[in-house]
Amino acid sequence: MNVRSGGAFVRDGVRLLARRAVTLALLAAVPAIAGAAMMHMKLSRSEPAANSVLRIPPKDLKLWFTQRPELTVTSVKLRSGSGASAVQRTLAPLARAAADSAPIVVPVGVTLAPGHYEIAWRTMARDGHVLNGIIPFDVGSGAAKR
Ligand SMILES: [Cu+2]
Repeated sequence: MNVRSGGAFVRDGVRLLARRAVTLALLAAVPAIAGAAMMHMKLSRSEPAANSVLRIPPKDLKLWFTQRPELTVTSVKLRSGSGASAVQRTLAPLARAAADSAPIVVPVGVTLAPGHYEIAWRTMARDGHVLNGIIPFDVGSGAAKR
């Protein structure tokens, strides 16, 4: 049995319309959100690439971003070893060419011994968003991996 007053019926109808309006608003917002997300800066690639095994130690680390990062607040650290024997060095100076598509180039400064390394980078986009990440790589044969 489903006995309803006219008032309840109208209220249900209004609620249904309101729900539809919310759904439509959400559907309309999806492309806007996707567009905004695409505009945020990201790391597009690196040398060494993440999880790569290099036979020849890299002289420079290169980071490419989808936009031009703020160089003054960019830091790149190189970690080696693990636990108590871990070593972390802050690499400097940071350099990059003028073109927006140019990578940040960080000289390593020393010849890296075979082993496992991690590049810990941190930077800021023009819109103020802070980004950071870890790029693990190995020097030497795959057998050097822990
Ligand atoms: Cu952003």
